[in-house]
Amino acid sequence: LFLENVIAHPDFLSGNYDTSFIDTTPELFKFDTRKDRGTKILNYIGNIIVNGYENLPKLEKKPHFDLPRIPKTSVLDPVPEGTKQILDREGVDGLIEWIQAQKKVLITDTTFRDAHQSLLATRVRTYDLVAIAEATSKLAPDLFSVEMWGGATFDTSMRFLKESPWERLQLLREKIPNILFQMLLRGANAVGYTHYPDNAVQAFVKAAAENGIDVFRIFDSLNWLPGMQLAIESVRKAGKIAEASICYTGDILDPSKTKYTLKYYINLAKELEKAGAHILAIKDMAGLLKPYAAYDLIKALKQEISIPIHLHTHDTSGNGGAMLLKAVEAGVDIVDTCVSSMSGLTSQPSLNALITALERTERDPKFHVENYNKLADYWQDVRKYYQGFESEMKSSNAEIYIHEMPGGQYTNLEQQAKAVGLGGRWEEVKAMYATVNQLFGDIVKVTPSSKVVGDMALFMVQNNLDEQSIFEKGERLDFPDSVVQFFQGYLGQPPGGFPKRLQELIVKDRECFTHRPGERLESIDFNQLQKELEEKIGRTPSELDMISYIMYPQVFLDFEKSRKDFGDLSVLDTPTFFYGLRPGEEISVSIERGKTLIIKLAGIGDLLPDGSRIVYFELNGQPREIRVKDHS
Ligand code: 3PY
Ligand code: ZN
Repeated sequence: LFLENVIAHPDFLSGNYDTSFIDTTPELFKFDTRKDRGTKILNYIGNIIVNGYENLPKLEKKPHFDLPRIPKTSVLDPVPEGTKQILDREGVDGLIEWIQAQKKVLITDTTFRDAHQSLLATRVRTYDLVAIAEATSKLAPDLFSVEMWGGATFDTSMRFLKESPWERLQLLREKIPNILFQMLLRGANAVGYTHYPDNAVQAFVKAAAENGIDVFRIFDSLNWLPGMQLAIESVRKAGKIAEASICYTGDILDPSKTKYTLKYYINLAKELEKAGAHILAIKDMAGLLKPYAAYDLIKALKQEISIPIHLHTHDTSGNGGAMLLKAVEAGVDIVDTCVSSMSGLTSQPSLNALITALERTERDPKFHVENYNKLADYWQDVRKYYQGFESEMKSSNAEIYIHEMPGGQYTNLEQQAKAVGLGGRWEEVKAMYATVNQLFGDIVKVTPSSKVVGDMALFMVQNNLDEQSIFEKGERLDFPDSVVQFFQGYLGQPPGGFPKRLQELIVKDRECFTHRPGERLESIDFNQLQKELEEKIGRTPSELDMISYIMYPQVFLDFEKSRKDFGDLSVLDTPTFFYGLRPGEEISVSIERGKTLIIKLAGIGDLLPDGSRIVYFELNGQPREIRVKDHS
C-alpha cells in the first residue's frame, strides 16, 4: 500500500487516532497540492472573464486581434554567426578590439526591453518575445546586441505578468544564440529600487551571466561612482562586458547650467574607464542630449578615453534621429535604436529609419532594411494587444527639456498619478516634477532617483504644497518614505551633496550617512535564506528563486502563489491572458512539448447569491465548470 497522505492511512480511515497522530507521522500531513494543470489554467481564464485583468478596463467582449505576422524563416536555415560568437571565441578583449576596428556604426536593438518599458509600461510578455526570437536571430544577425532584460522588466514580469524573468532569459537565449544579450543594471540597486548587500549584487550578476547576459549596462542613479564599482568588478569577474554609464542630464551647450558641464562628463567618463569599464555608455534616459551637444560630447570623449562609446537615448522631443546622426558623425561606436513600429516618443529612435539614413555613407551599417520592416510588421500587430497600456502622449513633445522625465518613467508615473486620483492633474504633476528637481538641488533623474522625484511631485500636488510651503510646514510634514530615505543617503550621494536645510526638514531625527550603503548592509546568508524561503513556499528554492526573493520579497511570494494557483501562465497567448475568451471561442494551449490543451468557453452563468458565477468550459472536449467570485 502506498500512503500518499493521511487520508489513506488505515488508522485514519478506521477512526483509530488522536491528535498525536500528527506528531508521530508528520510525513502523512504533506498534502499533494498539485491540481491538474488544466483546472489551474481554467481558473485563471475564468477569473479574467468575470473580473478582467488588473489595471485594464474590463471589456464586455474580448477585442478581435488578427494573428501577428511572423516573418517566415526556415528551421533548416542555419543561424548566422554574430557578435556572440566573437565574444565566445575571442573573449572580452577580442570583442572590444573588434568593435574598435569597425568603421561602420554598430547597432543595438532595444525592442525587447526599453522600447516596451517606455511605451507599454513594461508589459510585453515572454510569449510575444519568444514568438519573434528565431526570426530576429536570422533576420538581424548584424546587430551588436539585443537589449532584452533588466531595468523594470525583472519585477514587472513577476508582478504583473506572473512569469519568471529567468525563464524569459533562458528561453530567448536558446532562440537567439548568435547576438550578444544586453541588460540594464542599476549598479548597487541591481534591478530594484534600493541598495542591496554586496553579496546579493554579486550573486545577481553571476546568475545573470550564467543564464545568458553578455553586456551589462551599469549605471548609478546619481552618477555616483561608488554605486557602480562593485557591479563593474562583478561583471569583470564573470568574464562578461562591463559597460558603465554616464547618465546625461541638463545641457552642456547652455552656459547658465554650471553643474553638468562637458568637463563634468569627461571627468566621470575617465573615472569609469579607470574603474574597469570595457565600454562607456552615454545614458540619455530622458532624451535631453541635443544633436549639437552630442557632437561636442562624443568628439571630446573620443579624445579623452580609449574605450568604445555606446549611446542610448529616448526620442521624446523628436530630436532623437538627428541626434544619432550627429553622434555617428562625431565617431560614436554603438547606438541604441529599436524596430520602427515600437520606436519614437518616449521610446528609442527608429532602427529602420537610422539604417536607411546611413546608407551609402562612410559609416553605413549595411543592414537589410527589408528584414527590419518584416520585424516591424510583427511588432505593429503585437503592440495592439497592449493598447490598454499606451500613454496619452500621441506626438513628440519638447517640454521634455523642461521636466526632464526619463522615457521609462513617463507612462509609469502617468499610471501612478491616475491610481492616486491625480489623472486630471497630470499637467501639474509634470510641472511639479521640474520644481522638485530644482528643490533637490538639480539631480540626475533615473531609476530610482527619478522615482523619488516622482513620489515627491505626487505628494506635493496631492497636498497642494509648493516650494515655499515645504520650507514653512516641513517640520510637521510626513514625507514619502522614498524621499526620506533618499535624503538619508540610501541611494548614494548626488554631485555637490544634498541641500542642507531641506535635508534637515525631511530627515528630521533619523540618521544620515555619506558612505556606500552596501558597506553597512549585512551580507545575505544564503543557507539561512534557503531555509526561510523553503518554509514560506513549501519547496526547496533554487538559487534563482532566492535572488528574485532578495530583490522583491513580496512580489516573488505573490508570483509563487500565482504559480501554485494557476500554473505557468506564460503558455497562454496574450489576448487570452489579458481578456479571457469570447463565448464559443476555442484556443489551444501548449503546456509542454507534445502536451496541448484545447480550451473552449461554453458560457458564463448568472450571478449566484454568494456573489460567484459558474464559468462553463470545454477542456479537451469534456465539459468543465469553474466557480469564480465576481468582484464587480
Ligand atoms: C531603468 O532603470 O529601468 C531605466 O530604464 C532607466 O532609464
Ligand atoms: Zn532608456
